[in-house]
Amino acid sequence: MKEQLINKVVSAMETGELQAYYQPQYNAKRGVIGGAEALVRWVKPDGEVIPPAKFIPELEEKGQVSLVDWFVAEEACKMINELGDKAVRISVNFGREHARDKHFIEKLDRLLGHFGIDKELFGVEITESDVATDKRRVINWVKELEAAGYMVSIDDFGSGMSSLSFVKDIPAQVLKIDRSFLNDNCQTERGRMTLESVFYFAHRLKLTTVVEGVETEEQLQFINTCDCDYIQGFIFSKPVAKDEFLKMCREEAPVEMDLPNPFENQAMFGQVRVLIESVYKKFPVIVFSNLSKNAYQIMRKENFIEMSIPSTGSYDKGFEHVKGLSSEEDQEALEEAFSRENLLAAYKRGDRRVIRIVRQRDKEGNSVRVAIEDYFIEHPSSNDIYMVSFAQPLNFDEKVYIGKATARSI
Ligand code: G
Ligand code: MN
Repeated sequence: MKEQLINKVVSAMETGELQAYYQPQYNAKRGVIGGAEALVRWVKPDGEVIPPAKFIPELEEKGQVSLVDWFVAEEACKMINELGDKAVRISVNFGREHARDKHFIEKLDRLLGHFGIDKELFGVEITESDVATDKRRVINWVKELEAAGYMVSIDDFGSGMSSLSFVKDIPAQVLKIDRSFLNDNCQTERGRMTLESVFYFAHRLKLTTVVEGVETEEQLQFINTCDCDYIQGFIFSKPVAKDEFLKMCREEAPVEMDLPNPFENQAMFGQVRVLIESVYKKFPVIVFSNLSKNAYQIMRKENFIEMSIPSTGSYDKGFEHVKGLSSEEDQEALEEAFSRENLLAAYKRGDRRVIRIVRQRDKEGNSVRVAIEDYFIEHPSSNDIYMVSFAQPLNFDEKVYIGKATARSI
């Protein structure tokens, strides 16, 4: 009778043929190793390395893969331990069958406890296809993991079916962007725009980004314009055996990384972002609104008067928030200038912008004068009226700021 695969795998664990390899993830800004993914490899006595694709699927089919996952997890813990103060976060892949294990977190806690490892150094990777098939259970599982102090990554993002909606629901902190986004070598406009939108999405949700499968200089160049956090791919390193990884971490040698020219190689989102960045240097708050659709979105608010306004919502409600922050004396002027109705009327009259200076309270309760400038744009095809608003605290004479004109719409 043919020996069961699982028995062969167990003896491979005992003989040391089954091993964890480590693929470094490079910090995209500094070119140093910032983390790694642990990956199982079966190294035969003659040196041949069997990739997991050759044996994992069969184990998966029989529901026997969790044994391998725990083996890799333990190896990762040993590695973190051995690296000591040179340790980086090592992530381990866990299949969805663990979501059904009521004692999963307890087991993981026990494993890390045994090696005395900080939870911050141990990452849990779950794949998108797993999440999609067993959504509710996996969402709860991830919630519990996060509550227990573990950092969860969503693996292979973009290769599955309903990516955006479940990333929205899952409280993971890291998004691993699938290598399929790179298969045009970042040479087509559509490919670049798609990748940029993925980063934009990740940034909006404040997720840490890791791009997988970066192999070429062209891909690296473009990814560097997308404000990616970590890069995992053959361009820097293949998965390496334990000793090699220990050496790499101990040496801490940075890889060469050209700082990108932000205007080269970029699709629209990126260029707009560069422009916005320069505007932000002057204005700490920029708001985009669609007046016709009663919607707004705050692009950034930083060290400013008040952080309590939701970053997106209906314009009318957002405006109520702004009024709530402003002094009693200014209420009437605010209403006259910035109610949606009056803004639309101003646009119809042919005004190009509306500027007001109002008094608001800062975090310490001091009264600050804040200039709000609104500019109108009509969408060429939908005819919706959009508006960009800039706000900044004023520390100079408001007459200088708004020029000779009165503080009415100009
Ligand atoms: O999806 P997951 O993160 O588990 O995939 C990891 C696998 O991807 C590993 O088996 C690794 O060998 C492989 N891999 C990592 N980087 C690259 C790369 O740059 N190119 C290709 N083709 N495969 C890669
Ligand atoms: Mn993975």
